[in-house]
Amino acid sequence: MSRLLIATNNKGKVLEIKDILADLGLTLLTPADLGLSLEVPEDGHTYAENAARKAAAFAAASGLPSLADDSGLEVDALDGRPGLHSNRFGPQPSTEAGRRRYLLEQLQGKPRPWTARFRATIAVALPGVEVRFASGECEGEIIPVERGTGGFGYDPLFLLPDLGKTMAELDAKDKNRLSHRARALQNAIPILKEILDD
Ligand code: ITT
Repeated sequence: MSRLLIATNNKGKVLEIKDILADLGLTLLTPADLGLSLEVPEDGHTYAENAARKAAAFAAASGLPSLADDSGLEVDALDGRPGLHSNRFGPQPSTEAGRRRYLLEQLQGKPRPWTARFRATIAVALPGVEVRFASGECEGEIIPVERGTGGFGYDPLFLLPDLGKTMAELDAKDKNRLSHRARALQNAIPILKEILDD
């Protein structure tokens, strides 16, 4: 069975990626499974650049096909911030809860609705082979009071208006069908099948 390394240090992403790719018949490994600890600098100018750096660094370190996700939240009233800097938004060092608080502080006084979207780019790298990409997005709205306990990161503040629920109020099954990451990974499945069957 083909092995694929999930090249992330984010436990929330690991759970989601494992669930979404569960039916592909791959052996999905994490850096922890390999005793691999890598912090890849995320100083690219696009999600794709950062995802490619992470996937390529983990592929080089492990010798395994590696899949990385670079993602972020873009809020229109903040001109697209935090965007690429979603995991280090506001004063550092920060926690997920601290970044959510900081986001709400930045939005104080701005007229609602606070429209926003999550974006994810997936990069798939094999040692010595050109990196391949797939992307997905999910439209929604930031709300002023947190709701729900599922997911991770900004999920308790991100409302899906059609469902009337935040990402953190969705079952994992539903988040993993509707999210930016779910959509990007669905788009990555043909790439994985092509690369891993060779
Ligand atoms: P890796 O680089 O190790 O994968 P990371 O958390 O640093 O982990 P990113 O650089 O891609 O990952 O940062 C993405 C940030 O965007 C993440 O830390 C969250 O703050 C936010 N984010 C991305 N996807 C999200 C989701 O599904 N729900 C809530 N917040 C999300």
